[in-house]
Amino acid sequence: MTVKVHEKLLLTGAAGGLGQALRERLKANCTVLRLSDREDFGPARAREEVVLADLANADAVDGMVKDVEAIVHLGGVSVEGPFMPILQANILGVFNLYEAARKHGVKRVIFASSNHVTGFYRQSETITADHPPRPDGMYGVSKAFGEDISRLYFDRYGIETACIRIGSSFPEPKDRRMLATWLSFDDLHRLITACLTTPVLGHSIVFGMSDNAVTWWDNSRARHIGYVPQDSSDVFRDAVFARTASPDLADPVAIYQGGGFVKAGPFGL
Ligand code: NAI
Ligand code: 15L
Repeated sequence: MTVKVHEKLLLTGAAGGLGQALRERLKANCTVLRLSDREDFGPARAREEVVLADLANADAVDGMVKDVEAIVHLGGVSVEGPFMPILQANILGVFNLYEAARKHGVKRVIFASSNHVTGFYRQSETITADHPPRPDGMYGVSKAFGEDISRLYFDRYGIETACIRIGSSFPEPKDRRMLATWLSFDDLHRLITACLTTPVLGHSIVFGMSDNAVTWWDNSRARHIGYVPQDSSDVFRDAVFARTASPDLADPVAIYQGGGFVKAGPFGL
């Protein structure tokens, strides 16, 4: 597969867990990788540019987006919590990002959405991208907003977006729930590469998961992306069962796909 189809790519959220995991991997996808976060993460390395910007600052976002062809947007609040930071980073921030993308002619965006857009489906259900959102908190609501605004900018301005509803992307699954939701870093990179290089992306929603035997998500609506996962949580299954207790099947954490997020709160500013 040809993976390098862009001269300059922007990676937001570069100081975060997934940003650090993707920093070297994404250099296969471009000539120059521009990295951004609001936190300082040190100097640029070879074939990199560093632009510090708060997503809530429209002028800073405009400068961050200028001259890039495509964006991998990971930046933002990544867990449930007070609403104001979520509003600033995940709602105002995504508006600023798409406005800047429109002004500067960016053609394609890969948006880090989340499984928490659909966290109130049951762990006994299999859902597709056609199922309506059922967010499990304000964080999930903010990701649903990102999916909707990206659809608007596709319908109105033709900016293609892949909304990747990432499951749980960590070095290993941490608990039994993550046997279903786990996405390895290499598979995340494979999925982003597929989204960046598929000839026609349109506006697509895809669940970000590895080839796990237990799954709640059906990616049949996203075959045009051409993502073929190569890792699986199954190799961790015995170890995860050995170190974790059986779930309480009356607990919402074990009932719903969002796990602990469905009980996080109370909500507040
Ligand atoms: P993280 O919390 O480690 O990284 C997020 C980064 O965004 C941080 O470096 C933070 O400084 C930056 N950020 C936050 N607010 C900002 C603002 N106002 N302006 C500029 N930068 C800001 O999260 P992680 O795990 O790396 O996730 C990356 C993305 O993927 C997030 O959008 C998250 O919601 C999404 N995601 C991650 C999952 C995972 O399993 N790691 C699962 C589902 C979604
Ligand atoms: C997410 O959306 C979070 O960003 C990540 O930290 C995990 O908690 C993940 O979902 C998950 O559901 O495991």
